Amino acid sequence: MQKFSAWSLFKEAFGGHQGWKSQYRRATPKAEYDAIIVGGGGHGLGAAYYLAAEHGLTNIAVVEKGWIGGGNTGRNTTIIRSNYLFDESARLYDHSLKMWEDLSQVLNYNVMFSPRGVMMLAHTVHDMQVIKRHVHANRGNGVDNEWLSPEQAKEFCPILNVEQNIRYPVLGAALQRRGGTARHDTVAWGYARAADALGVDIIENCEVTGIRRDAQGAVEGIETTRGYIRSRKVGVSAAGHTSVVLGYAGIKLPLESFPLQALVSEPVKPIMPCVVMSNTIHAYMSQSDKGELVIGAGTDAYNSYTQRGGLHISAHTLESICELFPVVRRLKMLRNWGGIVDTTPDRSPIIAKTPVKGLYVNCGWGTGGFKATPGSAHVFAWTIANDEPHPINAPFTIERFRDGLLIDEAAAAAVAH
Ligand code: FAD
Ligand code: PYC
Repeated sequence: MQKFSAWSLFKEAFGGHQGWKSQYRRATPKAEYDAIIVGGGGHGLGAAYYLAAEHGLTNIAVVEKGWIGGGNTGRNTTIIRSNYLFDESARLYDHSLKMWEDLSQVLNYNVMFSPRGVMMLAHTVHDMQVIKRHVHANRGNGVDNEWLSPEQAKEFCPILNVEQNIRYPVLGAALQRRGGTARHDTVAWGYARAADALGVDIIENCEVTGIRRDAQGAVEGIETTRGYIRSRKVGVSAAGHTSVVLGYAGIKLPLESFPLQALVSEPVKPIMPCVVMSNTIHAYMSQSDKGELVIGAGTDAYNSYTQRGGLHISAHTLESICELFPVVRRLKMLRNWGGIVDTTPDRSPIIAKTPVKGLYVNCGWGTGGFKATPGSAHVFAWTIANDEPHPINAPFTIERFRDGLLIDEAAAAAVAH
């Protein structure tokens, strides 16, 4: 497990966020770009980086309505894994997991990827069947995953309560040892710095408010709060707000936006060596390198754009956490927050061309897109550069909802949302 004091390393290397900011190439947009990415999260900044680094497109910009990494990228609980059920998903998420493994070296920026293992608990006979099915499907796809007894689970995570007399006793677990965590915001900063060095303009406080199309219907530019910018290629990576942005081009997507929240405890010495997730009792926890216990709650049951969730949702999660990890009962909560995720009916993303020429979309990651950041950004850049999907994202179209070719990770998701 990597152990760093993130802030001290960051300050030493770059003089903090302000230090990085001073390297901005451009604070105001040019009149025209070869391509524009809407959304300065990990997916958007990553796509810009790969467009420049792998496809030679350097007259490009990322426009972000707030500050880079201020969306879900900087708000998520950073669980990274590739143990998805279906072949299409396994290819996509494992492509990403492999990219995480050397991302710090590629970007020359420590994203603090820590493959400490992700363990998923089974509490019922149904859970055991479903989770074992995942283990077999994953192994068939060359993705590591293994079944553990309760005793082996406890050996891997000593603070886990495996007493059999609790409400939902642990009956076993699946362990993906290559899974783990990273530091959320460094991913945005690392991609931003690397893209910036290749000439990409990163423009904050610039909200897209319209998409202009020519007489043939193709994209010709975007309206923003900082004026009109021409471009024949626009890639949208605006998690949580994709329907709004694509609505400007007259496209309706099967997406719903929900608040998803998380919280951290006060920092403590290392007590938790891995990530533990429980779908059934709906709780998951890991420990950050700063010592805080990182705990995620469920999505709110209603659509909203507020970046916070209902208190009763986190209260429910904390009851489950205290049952699974009695040792944390007396810890105090340090802070909580929320993000807005957009979700498709089959809980798989869309990474695709749209019916509008020159307009591309990367969305629908729901509660699970952080892990996909490098892989998604990589194939999205390919799609924009070549005006056709990379083989890995070819199945993740908009048309699958019309044609019934769903990649139905909904029931298969490892978390109960
Ligand atoms: P974002 O980082 O949200 O970036 C999109 C950007 O678009 C934002 O910065 C936004 O300001 C900008 N934008 C929106 N509208 C406009 C506009 N009109 N003009 C310009 N810019 C605009 N995933 C996992 O894999 N593992 C986890 O453990 C995990 N935990 C999560 C926990 C929480 C509490 C939340 C909220 C999410 C979690 N996720 C997790 C999901 C994950 O965070 C997201 O799927 C992922 O970060 C999406 O990245 P992104 O770059 O697409 O989006
Ligand atoms: O996709 O692993 C995940 C996840 C955990 C918490 C939110 N998403």
